[in-house]
Amino acid sequence: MKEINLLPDNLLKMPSIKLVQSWYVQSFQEIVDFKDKNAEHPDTVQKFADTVITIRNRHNDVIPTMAQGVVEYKDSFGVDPVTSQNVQYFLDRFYMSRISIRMLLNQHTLLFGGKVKVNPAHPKHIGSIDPVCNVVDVVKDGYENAKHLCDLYYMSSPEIELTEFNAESPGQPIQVVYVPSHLYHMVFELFKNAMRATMEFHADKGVYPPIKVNVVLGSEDLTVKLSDRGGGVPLRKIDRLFNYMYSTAPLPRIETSRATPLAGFGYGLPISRLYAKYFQGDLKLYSLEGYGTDAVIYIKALSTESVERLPVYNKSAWKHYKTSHEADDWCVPSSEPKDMTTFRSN
Ligand code: W6P
Repeated sequence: MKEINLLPDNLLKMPSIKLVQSWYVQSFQEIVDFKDKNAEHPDTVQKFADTVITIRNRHNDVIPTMAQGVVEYKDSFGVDPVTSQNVQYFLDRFYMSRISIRMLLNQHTLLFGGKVKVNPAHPKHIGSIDPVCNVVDVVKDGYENAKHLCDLYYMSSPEIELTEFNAESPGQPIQVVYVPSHLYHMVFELFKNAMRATMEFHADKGVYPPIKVNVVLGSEDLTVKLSDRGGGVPLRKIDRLFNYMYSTAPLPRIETSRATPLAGFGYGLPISRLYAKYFQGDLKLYSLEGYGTDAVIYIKALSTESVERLPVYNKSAWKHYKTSHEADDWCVPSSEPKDMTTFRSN
């Protein structure tokens, strides 16, 4: 809530941003109201669990509403590199903190909400955590659901070619302590992108090269690589795929002829990367323009390394919003570097 106020004034004025801000004020108040309640009393425990559910539901649409706020800003002020950088910095931290808070809200309702603490469908799960999450199963699940969407809109879909390599325990299935829904979110998003690229790039041929997937367990990293032959993306445009400001469409997409659910509404990749980073992993794209793209998810193999990575609100964070953006310290092609012949320290 403190950091929202560091956003540029013009952005804070947008109705959708104001709405999101009001949700946080309301939820904060509802939590603070429990400050002097007796946590031992069963009624308090039940009421708190109910409040947690109310809060989670109130914040369900934070991402599309913030996206709408960014669109409102773009319609009034356009896009400039400084605002784009601030929005990128803010939303990465804001959504990371949201992932963490929603994880806590979920764990609380699952473990304190009802009488039954065990999920009958997944008795081994602890809340939303699977201590023996089978990565290949989640990958196949993500593939099948993306394939279903792909078949609906393109009448066809690329096959999957999956290779599992367990370097730690050869021949054994690859398992990890993880939140399966987070892994699913990432692979589903990557499959949708890989499939769309493949279908569009090979549209005239009618035959589609498979998406090759490698799932590898090493001593430190568990790596999932999806390789498509969808023609790739030039390096110059790769950053944009993760940019919140550049990837929000100018007002509701009235793209009737090519309205593809495979397109996603733009925030799929940056949010997926946050899920990877949340437990000290990462998500990267390596593209060979003219050929295809490798999308790689890195996950820590050891649960002792998979600890939350959270933003901190402090002076360094404050500086990110307040720093005046001076001349670059690298040359710009076809222009002379800034004349610094009279060097001044400080
Ligand atoms: C592309 C663009 C992309 C993004 C994410 C994952 C895979 C792919 N393939 O062409």
